[in-house]
Amino acid sequence: MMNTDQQIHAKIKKAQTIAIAAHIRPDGDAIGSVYGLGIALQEAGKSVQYLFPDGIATRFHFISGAKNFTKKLETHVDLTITVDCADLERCGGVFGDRKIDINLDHHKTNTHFAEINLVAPECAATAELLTRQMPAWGLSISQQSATALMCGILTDSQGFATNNTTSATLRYTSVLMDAGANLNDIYDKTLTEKDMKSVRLWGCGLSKIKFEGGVVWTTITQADRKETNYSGNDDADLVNFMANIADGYVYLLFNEQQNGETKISWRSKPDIDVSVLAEEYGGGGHPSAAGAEIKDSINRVEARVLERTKLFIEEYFEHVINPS
Ligand SMILES: [Mn+2]
Repeated sequence: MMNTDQQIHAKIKKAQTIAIAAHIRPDGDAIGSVYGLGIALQEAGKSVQYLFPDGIATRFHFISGAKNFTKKLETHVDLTITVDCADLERCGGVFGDRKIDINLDHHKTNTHFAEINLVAPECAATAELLTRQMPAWGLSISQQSATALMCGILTDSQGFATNNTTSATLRYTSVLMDAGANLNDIYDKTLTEKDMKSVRLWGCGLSKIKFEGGVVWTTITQADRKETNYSGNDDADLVNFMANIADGYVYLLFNEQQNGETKISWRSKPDIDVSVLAEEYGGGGHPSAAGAEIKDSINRVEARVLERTKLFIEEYFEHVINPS
């Protein structure tokens, strides 16, 4: 009986063509993990297809090959891999009917949808999991692969600031530094620098911010995107900035999508597990950072989810005062 690492190693060894995808509206960990793994596979002689249905924001173009992707699977491949993807729906249908062979992730809500599933909630980023495991799969980490992986660790840990950052996160980051990744440069590019369009989108969101019942929340609408010329479907990381606000316990961002659906992002103070809330709405994520998507207008979703979140905070504090 082979263990998971041996199974993954065998699958990779046998495959010549491999497709890798992450989740829709890809963040730095999704993109960094796809390319960190994909570059190492290419360097091992494999042919790799990179799948991004929503494209890749320009701030990630410093990653080698980040302009080289397709929106869905275009040809037959021997092996399919998802990274940083908690459930199959989050892949955005890039694989069509093709089954998923390997699922590599760190979300505790992962639904184990593939033939081989390696889910490590103890990792601050999927890129941390990859840095830890890739040697066991016969893959070495070059400077270009390390640069992509460091992007994943830095963005998901918000610069080693999230409460799931561990000493192991720092150890694997030092492995990436030793492989040639430039910590300072990647930190600047992914966490510090903001382009004007992103800052203007933040301005729209921040001008509407509200605080009530322990919740800090705001909205980003299609009109905001149009006004600021912001092209992504994401929130330009605004919700992560909101999580720095000292007032409040839970932070909520409602993001109106082009298809009329509403994407919800939760952030929370440590010990308040908002992934439970996200799951109620068919989403998932981490205890302090979770999301869901609802097929309804932003105004209705805002009213409904806000009420539920306030109640959730009330229940949380009742439980803290009167543990049953
Ligand atoms: Mn992640």
